[in-house]
Amino acid sequence: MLTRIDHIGIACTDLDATAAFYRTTYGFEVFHTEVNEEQGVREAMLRINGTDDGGASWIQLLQPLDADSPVGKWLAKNGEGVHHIAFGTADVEADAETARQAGVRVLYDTPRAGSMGSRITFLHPKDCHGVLTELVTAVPPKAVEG
Ligand code: CMX
Ligand code: CO
Repeated sequence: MLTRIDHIGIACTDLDATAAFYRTTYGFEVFHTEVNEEQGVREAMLRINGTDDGGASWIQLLQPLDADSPVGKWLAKNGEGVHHIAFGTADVEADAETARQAGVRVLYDTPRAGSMGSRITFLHPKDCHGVLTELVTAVPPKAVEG
């Protein structure tokens, strides 16, 4: 069951400058940064709020590692902006299967590694009314904070 908005993914050309904008304009601090080679991104997670199910909601800033990556291709075509939305679930495989049964293309046979130890998959934007949609099972924030 999808229980929350986990994050909104935003494509940018300069991660540090974009993070500075979010800090100066809204007061959102970078909680975590990492490079995900498989996804072709350098990313920064800005924690917005906790949620009733023990999860959290984030802004995910994404700078492509190369022009051929999904975010690199998308930026070349669209410029900076909202790249995807991500819904949180305790069981990404079950929700991916529900989407599959509904006739939506799920991009991965099994979930892959996402931010902060999460497990992720994507639904094809052409099957989702134009929205690239990610499903995420996160490590609970308390565990992340250690
Ligand atoms: N949102 C909406 N539509 C999108 C899109 C996006 N983010 N990315 C691509 N599309 C559309 C394109 O506009 C294009 O539409 P038209 O045919 O009408 O022009 C169509 O999908 C095909 O696009 P493409 O540029 O040829 O790109 P590909 O088919 O090679 O790849 C996709 C599209 C969704 C399969 C690829 O972006 C992908 O695998 N995404 C999942 C992985 C990802 O995005 N990783 C980065 C984020 C990592 C994270 O969140 O942690
Ligand atoms: Co994402």
